[in-house]
Amino acid sequence: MKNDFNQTEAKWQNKWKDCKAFEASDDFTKPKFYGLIEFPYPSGTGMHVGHIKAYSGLEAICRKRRMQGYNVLFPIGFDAFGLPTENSAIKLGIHPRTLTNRNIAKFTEQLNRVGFSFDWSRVVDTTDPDYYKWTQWIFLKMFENGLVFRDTTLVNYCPNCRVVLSNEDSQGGKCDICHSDVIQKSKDVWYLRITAYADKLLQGLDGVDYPANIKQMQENWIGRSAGAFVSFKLSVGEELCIYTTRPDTLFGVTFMVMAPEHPVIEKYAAKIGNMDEIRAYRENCSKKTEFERTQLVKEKTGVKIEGLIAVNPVNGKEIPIYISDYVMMGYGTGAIMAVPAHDERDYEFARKFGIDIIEVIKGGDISNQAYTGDGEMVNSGFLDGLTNKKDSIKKAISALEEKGIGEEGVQYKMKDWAFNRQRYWGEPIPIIYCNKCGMVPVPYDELPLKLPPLENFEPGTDGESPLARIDSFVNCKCPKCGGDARRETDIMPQWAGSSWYFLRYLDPHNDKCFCDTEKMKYWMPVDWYNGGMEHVTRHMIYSRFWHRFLYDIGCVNTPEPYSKRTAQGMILGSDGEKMSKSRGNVVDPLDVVDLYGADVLRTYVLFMGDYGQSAPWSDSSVKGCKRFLDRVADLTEIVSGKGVTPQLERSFHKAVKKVTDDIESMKFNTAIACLMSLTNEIYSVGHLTSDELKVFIKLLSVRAPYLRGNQRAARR
Ligand code: ANZ
Ligand code: ZN
Repeated sequence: MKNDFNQTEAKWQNKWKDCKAFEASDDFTKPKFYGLIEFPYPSGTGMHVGHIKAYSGLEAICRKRRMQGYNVLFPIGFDAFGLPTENSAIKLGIHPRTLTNRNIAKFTEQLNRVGFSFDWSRVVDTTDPDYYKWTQWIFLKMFENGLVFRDTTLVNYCPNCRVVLSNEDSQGGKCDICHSDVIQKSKDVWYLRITAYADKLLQGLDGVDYPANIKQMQENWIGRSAGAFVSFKLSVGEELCIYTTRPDTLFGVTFMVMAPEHPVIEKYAAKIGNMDEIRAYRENCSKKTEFERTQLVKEKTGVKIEGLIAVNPVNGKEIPIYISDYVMMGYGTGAIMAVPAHDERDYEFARKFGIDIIEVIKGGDISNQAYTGDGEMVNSGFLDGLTNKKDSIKKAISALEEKGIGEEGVQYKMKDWAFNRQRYWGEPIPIIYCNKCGMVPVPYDELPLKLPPLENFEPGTDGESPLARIDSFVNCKCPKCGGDARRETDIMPQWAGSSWYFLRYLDPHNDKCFCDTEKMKYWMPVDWYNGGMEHVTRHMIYSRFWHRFLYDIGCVNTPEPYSKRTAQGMILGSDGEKMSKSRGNVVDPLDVVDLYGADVLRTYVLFMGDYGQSAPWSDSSVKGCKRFLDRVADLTEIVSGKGVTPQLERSFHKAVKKVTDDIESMKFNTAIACLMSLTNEIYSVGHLTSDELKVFIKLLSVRAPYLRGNQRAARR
């Protein structure tokens, strides 16, 4: 601590702690407010100014709610499992447990110095066995309810981290953790059947208060698509089923495309004339990521399957079949009907391979490009003359259903959630393999299944979890038949622990259940959840899924966990770029606290612009905030008994209204600006009453809680 004001801060921190100022009470007669921030990942680098901004929004709101008489729950915890800690533990040669404890201690100290009004009596740590016992418990409940399954599939694999990644963790074909290129690898994968919840997750959005763009992002991520499955007869006798969103364009189909990995190909290999060429193409594709394959702009490639022909079910025309990498095995049926006149990718493909292009919707110029708009149907038999897509799709589907060659269908972009990792620092998956009984869950009363102590926790080169090397962990007895059995050695992904933490805060020390029902009835749902835009899809969807599952099995009382969601913008470096060590533009929050005091830091992060927008750091604005708080501190010198002036009284009323409203809409910057101009006005009047000063301090205190006394000390 460098300054007197840091001592003043410490004094108040101790006082708050001693009188339990921010502890929520389980007095269920009071109106409640549950404010939630995304709990931090305790990395070795400590807190970032971005954390401060992220927490300061709800910090202000929670402090306001307390003044309004609410019983406020504003908890904090640590999302501490995961690769970054494990990797740096390996680098430093210490155990991830030791490193995690160290990092949590560091974060705790930093958060306290900034003066956040968290309820420290309820801290959760996802790596604590008393916590992950319940993460495993929920997993087993899902297993019991058929939402967990195991499958061998092509997965995204990071050769550098030696770990399987979900699609979300490998966006753009790069590993989310180390940014290496992700490759496709065949692996045993544990899945959570989140797709079974796709519709519930979509419907749930109707009842919650999220900004429109956040709802949209979740909808896109779930990616519900309505269309039809249609069967095409093949020359070999078999039928090839495709998924299309445009059954109305069936008369415009001039070829079909299968994913290169489609099983029909190997099945009829003997009848196909160019298998060598096909296998070579497939081999090439396996080196590409899904991202590369689906890029719209890239040049189309493919191979015609010699000896396999399909028949268009609506007009009996024979059409060729190709393989191409733009068709993915993992979506729909892995095969498509191609309509080059009205689909851009099919158009490019047809142009390149010299395939017919037949117009079935009027309105464009198909000699130039595909026409994807609406228009009158032509060349389409029973659909001719219809002018609107909706009607033609409906009519096409009923015709297909009548003839028994197709049916209405729905597809989702969202995939089932790949849920295992071959690493050490995570929750062990509580499943046992028995030769006689198959997969057997670890009995509930044996939870938590603890991570065994381990000297060398580096992953194996074979892609096996380090747990597989510990015989005493692996070898066990089958809970069902008592015979010799083996434990699963993979762990859960980092997203597991954060999928239900908001429930544990309500009852963090309960060892009978994950949370007492009465407490949930009172506190849930979370009234306001603020966090980053980067968590709007993965974490938010995963946790809504877990919560909705717990609701369906009667373990929680609300279908949705969060009634309201907002997001803060990022803090950029003063050069306008993302803060990063390599750019050297990172600001350490505690440097600001040491130099100017926590109040200045807290005021500045809320003043730097629209809370939801990103904004660059500016040292001169930090100083501006410091000057403002100094002038506020000096107001004590012009407090007088001269009484209220009508002009100031009006301005005070206006300011109370504006600041009160602005906090609710997270317009913290305009609230502060309002207090700045009120300060100017007070000085021009020349005096104020002590009651007025109290009001002023209250309005400001949600951002600058230490202010009483410390600012003056700061300048001496
Ligand atoms: C014929 C058609 C005509 C299509 C037309 C589109 C436009 P969404 O909305 O994303 O669900 N498709 C189906 N399965 C595919 C796969 N595994 N890989 C790549 N593309 C696939 O898109 C569905 C459309 O994407 C489907 O509708 C299909 O092309 C293609 F004028 O069928 B369509
Ligand atoms: Zn058994």
